[in-house]
Amino acid sequence: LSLTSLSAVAATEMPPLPDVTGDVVKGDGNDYNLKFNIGLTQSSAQYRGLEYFKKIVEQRSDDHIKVQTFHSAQLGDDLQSVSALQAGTLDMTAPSTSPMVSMFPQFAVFDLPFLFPTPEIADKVLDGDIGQQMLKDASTKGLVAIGWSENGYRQLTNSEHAVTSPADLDGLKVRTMQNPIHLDIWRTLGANPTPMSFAELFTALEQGVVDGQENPWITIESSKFNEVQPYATETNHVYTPFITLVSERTWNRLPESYQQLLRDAAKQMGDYERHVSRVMNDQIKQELKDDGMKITELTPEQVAVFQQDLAPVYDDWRDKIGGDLIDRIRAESKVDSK
Ligand code: KDG
Repeated sequence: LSLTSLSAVAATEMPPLPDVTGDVVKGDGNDYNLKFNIGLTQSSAQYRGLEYFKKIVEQRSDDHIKVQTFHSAQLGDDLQSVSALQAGTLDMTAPSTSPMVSMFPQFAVFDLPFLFPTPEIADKVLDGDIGQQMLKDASTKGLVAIGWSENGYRQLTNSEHAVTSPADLDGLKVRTMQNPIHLDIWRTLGANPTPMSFAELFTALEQGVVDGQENPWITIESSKFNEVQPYATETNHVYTPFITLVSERTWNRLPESYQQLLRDAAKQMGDYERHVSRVMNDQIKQELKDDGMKITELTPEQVAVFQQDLAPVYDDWRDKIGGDLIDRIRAESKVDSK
């Protein structure tokens, strides 16, 4: 996969999709149509990943599988999409793991603050035994989990003032994902968090129902949050994965060769999307700055204040999530820093 051309990525101009490698896969002679819906917009790295998935699957099935892509929650937000997969009315989606912890409690590990010091460590965890076992464990309840891509590191934005320390968060109304650890994080820091579906977020920010939100730079720009949020702080407080899901009903209709094709394509989408996400994040942060967003970059000492304040979140959640899982992820980080 040649990705060098990605250095030219900008929010408005995307490089051509990589070529598809691999032979044509023989199916069972039937044609299939897969509807794949996500919550982010057409200019997100995630949607770019979907376009690559479509290209791989269509080309390698010799057009016997058609992939119809939908963005901006056109067919529902994350939780609605997952229900639609279970009902068999939608074929594929790729939610953040965070709103899914009510179905799969172990996903909560990804919501722990500052757990992944680098994206490479996140890759090791997701692509290694831990992540692969999680895909197996999440292949139940009418769903088949076939891959990981990334939403990425989350940054705080708000309409009120620059935030350099938890003290600046006092009483600030921050929208969070529908996830108990995120609520705990912002409450612990002194903010006033409100959980809400992503699909409702822009309007809530615009109308001042909430003062702030947190998402990766790409989402801040591609969802135009910067138009209503003049301040941002590069907190990198949580790394959020996206999980690629297929409806079990759809899955069971496909011949095994096509099931394997979807798995392979999900893996390639994940690798490509993570790369696009990382390149775009850096460029978009710069673009937002150039456009006048007031971005606070924290010093290591300032980050440490947030980390110290958030230590109790680990105490609250360690037993519920499983201390062993947390320790295994931490061990991956240690191996890497040697
Ligand atoms: O549907 C959009 C999402 O996948 C969502 O999870 C994005 O990070 C997100 C958020 O803040 O809701």
